[in-house]
Amino acid sequence: MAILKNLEARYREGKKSIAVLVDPDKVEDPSELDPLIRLANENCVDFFFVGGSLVTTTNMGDVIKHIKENVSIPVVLFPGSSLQIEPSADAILFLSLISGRNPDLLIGQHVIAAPILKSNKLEVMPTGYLLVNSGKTTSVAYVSNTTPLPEDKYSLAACTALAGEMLGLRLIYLDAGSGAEREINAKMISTVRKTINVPLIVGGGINTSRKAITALEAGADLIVIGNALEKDPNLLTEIADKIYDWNQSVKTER
Ligand code: 1GP
Repeated sequence: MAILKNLEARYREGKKSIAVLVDPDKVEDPSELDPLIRLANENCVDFFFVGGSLVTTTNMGDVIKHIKENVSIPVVLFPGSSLQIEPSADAILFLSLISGRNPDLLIGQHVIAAPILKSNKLEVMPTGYLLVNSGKTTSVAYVSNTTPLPEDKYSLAACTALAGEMLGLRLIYLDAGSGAEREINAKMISTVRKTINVPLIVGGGINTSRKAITALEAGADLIVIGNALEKDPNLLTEIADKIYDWNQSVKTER
């Protein structure tokens, strides 16, 4: 439980973390990731998340292998389905899509995945996944066949997250979907943050350092950035510097 325990400890200390999302579908040759891997290492990125709502290629294992050969940052699977289990990663977000009412993504895929996960060393991180409306239909909304939570229904999001926590889920992930037009708004993040007592992951459409900081100030404990780094990898340095400053100030306050 090393990664989950670490995230929980950081949450209790008020420290923030950052994950870089790699979609294997967008990687033709794993060596393309080298600049991003180098930047992630230099900027003390906490995690690589690997996965996507629809992975059509078979290179997930190669992508993970390449990351692990070059850097010691933990690799966490962010799977769109039980087919995306790659035992060479360090951990898996065991996602239940609790904002939706698709039984397959609430429990069905998990039944299929459970015996496979039992037989390998992946750390299983039970995660309540809430998909929030972000303007246009994202791949995850379409593929999951679920209706995203309306972005102004704060208490609905908070009650959903709370129910997830009460069911024993250890992380809550608020996602606007990859490449979202609108990131999760600050009020939704802060409302959910005030309601739950587990680490809060926020992602989708974070493409400027201002948006990243807004999410962190509103209460995100871990932000996930994918698309924006494909366009401008240097954004990572800007955001990681801000997180570093934040974590330093938390240290001095205590
Ligand atoms: C998507 O939260 C992730 O599920 C990251 O989204 O690619 O828009 O950064 P982006």
